[in-house]
Amino acid sequence: FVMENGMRRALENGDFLLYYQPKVNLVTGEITAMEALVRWDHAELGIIAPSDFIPLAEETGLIIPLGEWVLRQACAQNKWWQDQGHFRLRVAVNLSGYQLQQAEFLEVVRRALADTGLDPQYLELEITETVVMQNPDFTVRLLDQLCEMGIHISIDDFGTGYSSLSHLKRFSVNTLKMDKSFVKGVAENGPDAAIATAIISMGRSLNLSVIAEGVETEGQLEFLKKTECDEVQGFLFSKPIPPEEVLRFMKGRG
Ligand code: G
Ligand code: G
Ligand code: NA
Ligand code: MN
Repeated sequence: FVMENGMRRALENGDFLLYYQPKVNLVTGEITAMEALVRWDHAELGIIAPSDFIPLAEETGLIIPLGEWVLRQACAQNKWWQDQGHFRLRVAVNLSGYQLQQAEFLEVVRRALADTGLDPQYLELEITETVVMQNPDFTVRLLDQLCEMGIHISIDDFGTGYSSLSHLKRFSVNTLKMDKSFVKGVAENGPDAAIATAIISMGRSLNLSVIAEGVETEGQLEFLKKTECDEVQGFLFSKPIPPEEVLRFMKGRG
């Protein structure tokens, strides 16, 4: 209860911030997107990770205004980077299932794009496999509409839910984001390597790009190059960083 009021006040006071973690194309080495990851900058506790407040935000319904703030802030930040001539990349925003269920969700997305002036092709939405598969008929229609708007869609934490090829082919999505639990062991030639290989090959046959998250070692990177994974993300390239550091990170890459 105390935490709920704190979160409400934090939203009013502007105490949430977004960190960004790059996604890298494995062939060209180019940065393709920056994933926005929310943090709570708490006066006494310091920076609080999303796993410590997103579940409560979902229980209390605060995820709706918080999620809208994240979306608008990420779009505005990306538009600012573009207007300053820094770079043109997608900004990726994580969505909670509760946001998708909102009747006015599409309107919220349209408004965020219109108000910030960000071109829809530079917005990516990450939706977890579990959420996508909860109500496939509903999701098919929603993803079709987002896709028609020109937005990039990724299925997050892919491999941890229950996707069948028959469901997957109905969804208008661009990218499968392979869960970091499989990426962990890929260099060891055991079950993780087999699962990762299957996901990458499934992505290719469905004409979807595949990104591996949680890449931490050169060994994992080598495996992912060899199996022709399209993109990677992880501490090997960068941890999530505040927006000022994003500029330094991009300049440092030349
Ligand atoms: O940033 P970190 O690596 O600690 O993220 C932990 C979890 O919180 C991840 O599962 C991530 O998807 C989720 N998360 C981060 N930012 C957001 C957000 O803005 N909205 C939602 N719904 N989840 C987020
Ligand atoms: O659920 P989602 O995929 O959005 O989660 C992103 C989370 O993964 C964030 O908490 C982020 O900090 C974390 N993360 C990002 N890169 C790595 C990595 O290379 N290794 C590990 N262990 N976690 C990572
Ligand atoms: Na994500
Ligand atoms: Mn993920």
